[in-house]
Amino acid sequence: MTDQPGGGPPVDSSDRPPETRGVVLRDEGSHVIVDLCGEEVACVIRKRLRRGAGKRRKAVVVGDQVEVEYSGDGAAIAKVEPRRTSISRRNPSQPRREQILVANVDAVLIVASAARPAPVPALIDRFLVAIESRGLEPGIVINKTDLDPEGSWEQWGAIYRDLGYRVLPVSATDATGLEEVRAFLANKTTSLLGQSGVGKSTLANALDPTLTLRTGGLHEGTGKGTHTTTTVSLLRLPWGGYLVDTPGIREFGLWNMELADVGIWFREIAARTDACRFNDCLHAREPGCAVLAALEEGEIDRSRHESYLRILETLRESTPEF
Ligand SMILES: Nc1nc2c(ncn2[C@@H]2O[C@H](COP(=O)(O)OP(=O)(O)O)[C@@H](O)[C@H]2O)c(=O)[nH]1
Ligand SMILES: [Mg+2]
Ligand SMILES: [Zn+2]
Repeated sequence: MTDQPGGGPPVDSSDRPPETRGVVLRDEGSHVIVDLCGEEVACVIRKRLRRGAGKRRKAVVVGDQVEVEYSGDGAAIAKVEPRRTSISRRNPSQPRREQILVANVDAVLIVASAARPAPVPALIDRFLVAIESRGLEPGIVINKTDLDPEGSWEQWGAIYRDLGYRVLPVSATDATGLEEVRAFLANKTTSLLGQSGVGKSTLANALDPTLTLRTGGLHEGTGKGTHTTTTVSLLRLPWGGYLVDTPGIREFGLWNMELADVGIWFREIAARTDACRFNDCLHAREPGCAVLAALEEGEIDRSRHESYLRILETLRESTPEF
């Protein structure tokens, strides 16, 4: 919020007109909070925008680039720029519909932890497919390296590094490796994505100490994280760019992907499909498959191929959510 009562335009004694283009940081129900050049302004959404979007869709979502108009009763969103990208989930109250969680994300940083909870490569692989198939830039943070003094994360981290992914080992609590993460985040909008309890909120707080996101403990019994982040919000980073803290993992399923397209998003599979005997090879058990041959030679990691087969299976069962 601004320090203006009623969230009106900042009173400016100079001739400078108030800033009118901004980015939606949060949705607070009756209004949204817009970042206008570093100032947080509460804006209502004009009726004609709401009507234009229809009953079932939101006219304005977090991450939208908007134009703001000022009138006697405060600030209002007058226009929403077309969305470059969006991350959506199935609408929990209308499962056949898509619900956009956040717009205009450029990159997604997968957060895994070296331990507690143990990394789940199959989950990382599904995230990578979802990220790359949407044209977003992927990165992988390995957090809690302080809990893995033997450095066993290096083994599985190397699989991704060798495929050309940015792998960033950090400890959010010991504040190690953070500079590399800050460099990744600079001047773009990045969403954090990962299982509950891996340390996404702790990492965000460590990156920018002015943030005070709530973090959760681990359940004593299960060792799994507790859900403490429940809404999506955009956080303005002091060195340029925005960070999105997402509620959990379930919002990022694969929508409507064709079986034949899955291999495109596994870099080591895509690189070999031209050499397969059959054009429509799914690299499962087909004769003359170059991917299976590479697997036999140890050139492709087994766990990656298993992840690939599992995605095919899930798509066959046509449950688009993971
Ligand atoms: N040892 C260690 N614990 C961490 C680290 N980062 C986060 N944690 C702990 O992991 C738990 C879950 O963190 P949280 O940020 O809420 O995870 P989120 O669900 O991904 O947002 C908290 O108890 C954190 O203190 C780290 O780098 N090292
Ligand atoms: Mg969190
Ligand atoms: Zn093949």
